[in-house]
Amino acid sequence: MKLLASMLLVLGATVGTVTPANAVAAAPDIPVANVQAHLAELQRIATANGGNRAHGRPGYRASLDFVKSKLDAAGYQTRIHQFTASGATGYNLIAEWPYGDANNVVMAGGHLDSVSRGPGINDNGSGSAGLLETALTVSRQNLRPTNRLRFGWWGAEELGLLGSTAYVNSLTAAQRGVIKAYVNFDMIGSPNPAYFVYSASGQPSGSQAIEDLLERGFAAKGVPTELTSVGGRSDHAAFARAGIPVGGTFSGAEVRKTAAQAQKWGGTSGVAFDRCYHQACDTTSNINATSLDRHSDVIAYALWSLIGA
Ligand code: DPN
Ligand code: CA
Ligand code: ZN
Repeated sequence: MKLLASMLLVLGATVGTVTPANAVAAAPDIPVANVQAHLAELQRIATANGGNRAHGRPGYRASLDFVKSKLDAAGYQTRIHQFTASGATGYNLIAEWPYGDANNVVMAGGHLDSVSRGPGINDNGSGSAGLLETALTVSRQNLRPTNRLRFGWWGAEELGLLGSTAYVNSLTAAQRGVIKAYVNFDMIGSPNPAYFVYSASGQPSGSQAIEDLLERGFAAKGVPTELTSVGGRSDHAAFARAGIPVGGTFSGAEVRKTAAQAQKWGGTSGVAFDRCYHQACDTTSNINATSLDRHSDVIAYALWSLIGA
């Protein structure tokens, strides 16, 4: 009750009027089988395009076209934001659910590009697929939220957060001003998974309200969490620099799981959360379905609350 009250206070000031108690009751269970089907499609795209989905390569554009066609069919207003990076054209996909207050926009996003060494199924097909299935669930439920929901699938993250940075730089001050929150999902299906929530104090513009909300999402599923300082390692950084409150979740990359973490979460201590991080073996075999499911459900939990579903 104290938590809910404090969240109302903070979010009430920043994200319009939200009613977390109702939203929590209504938060959907994202079907992990659908998220896995999206990952299978991203894997197929990589395999058909030289084994990757990297910036400037055909597998990237095919990935974007796949996600866009799903969103278009579901009633989203989609737009491709083009930029130039490393001598190649880059693309962000922006998708807005065209209901709710356009002056109170909640954004969720993750990068859609892979490194050139592999298909990037955990990094970051996983976040991309979890976001996609959450977006499709919004459409299936025909939500009419209080606030406006906008998704971003970013290009050229692996080259230095280039797509998300180009997007934020393309906005006017007024357009930046209506974005009240940005939540980021970069790697959510790690094979030896962690359940990390971005620490509000671990980066500029970190939001305590979003950190609390994401923690409650995991707690509602009985999953213990830890805070992690992601700093500027993913696409929330551009939003943070613009003063937009940010947060996110993360199932871990190259760092090894400790004994205490293995006790808490299962898995193998002394082994990286993702042994295939940035490698050719980051395929559909490199996904823990339980992690993918839990993090995807938490995406929905947080968004339903933030938009006042
Ligand atoms: N930014 C990620 C990558 O694409 O390599 C890794 C990462 C994600 C690191 C989230 C920290 C937090
Ligand atoms: Ca689920
Ligand atoms: Zn990544």
